[in-house]
Amino acid sequence: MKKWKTLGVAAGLAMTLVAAGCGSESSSSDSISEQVDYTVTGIEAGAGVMKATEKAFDDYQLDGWEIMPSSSGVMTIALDDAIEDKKPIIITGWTPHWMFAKYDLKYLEDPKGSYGGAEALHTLTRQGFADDVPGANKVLDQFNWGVEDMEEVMLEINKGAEPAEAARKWVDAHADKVADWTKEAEEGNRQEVSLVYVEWDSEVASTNVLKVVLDDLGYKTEITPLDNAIMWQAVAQGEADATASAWLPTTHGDLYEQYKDQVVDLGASLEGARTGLVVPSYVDADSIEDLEPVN
Ligand code: PBE
Repeated sequence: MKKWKTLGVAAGLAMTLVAAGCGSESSSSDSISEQVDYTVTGIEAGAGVMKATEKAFDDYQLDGWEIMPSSSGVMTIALDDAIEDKKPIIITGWTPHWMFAKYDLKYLEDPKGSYGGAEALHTLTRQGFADDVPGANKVLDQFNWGVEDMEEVMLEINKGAEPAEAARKWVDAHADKVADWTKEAEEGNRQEVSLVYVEWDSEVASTNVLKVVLDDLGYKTEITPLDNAIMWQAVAQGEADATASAWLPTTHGDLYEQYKDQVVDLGASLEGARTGLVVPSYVDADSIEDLEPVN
């Protein structure tokens, strides 16, 4: 079976045909591990949660397991398909995310702590940014919101709104919060501010909201999606001004170690974030310890 595992929707069809042909289609008496073919459905290869999953395979001795890289978008399509057919699936998930509002899901417990504990989303700038554009720096420094705020923006986007539209709507509806972020911040005079991010649903939300707030204050904000490692490097090397996409202490801990002397950490913008393995609640497993190695 393994060799047939490829990426994409067509592969699902191919697998069904092959399975029918060789009579090895998984049955409900198989363990969850067998039913998902010892595979976690992942996201972008550069994401911290991918590395953490490999660590989990080691920590829990899940020999023979694989993580399938894809993209955040493809992962949620796979999740949607699985739920539609009530099939088991294990994904790399994180909070804040709209998927918890849309589907009935659960994190697999992680008693060995492969995914770390509570995470916070930090805002980082390049060195010198506070002197160069103090008003925008102040906004980035004061930027702070909750899981439910970010999820509100994410849900709008999931329902079909353009990210810029969803961000505008949230900003207009939460003027009090935005006023805290812009308090005593110098207005801009069309100075450019470059924000970099990764196209994870959570970071699409925060970055678009920051753009609206900074633009409203008179700055000219450019937002650029990059690969995770390149994003960190861009801020460290001063090619970009800032990012609100740093997940600490665990998820991006290695990147933080690498670049901490070259970036300015403005602290957390959101507390109570989390990453881990996520399954639909009908999946008969509660902990990563319930998974089995390939025998
Ligand atoms: N995430 C969302 C990222 C951080 C934000 C959990 C997919 C990651 O794993 O690197």
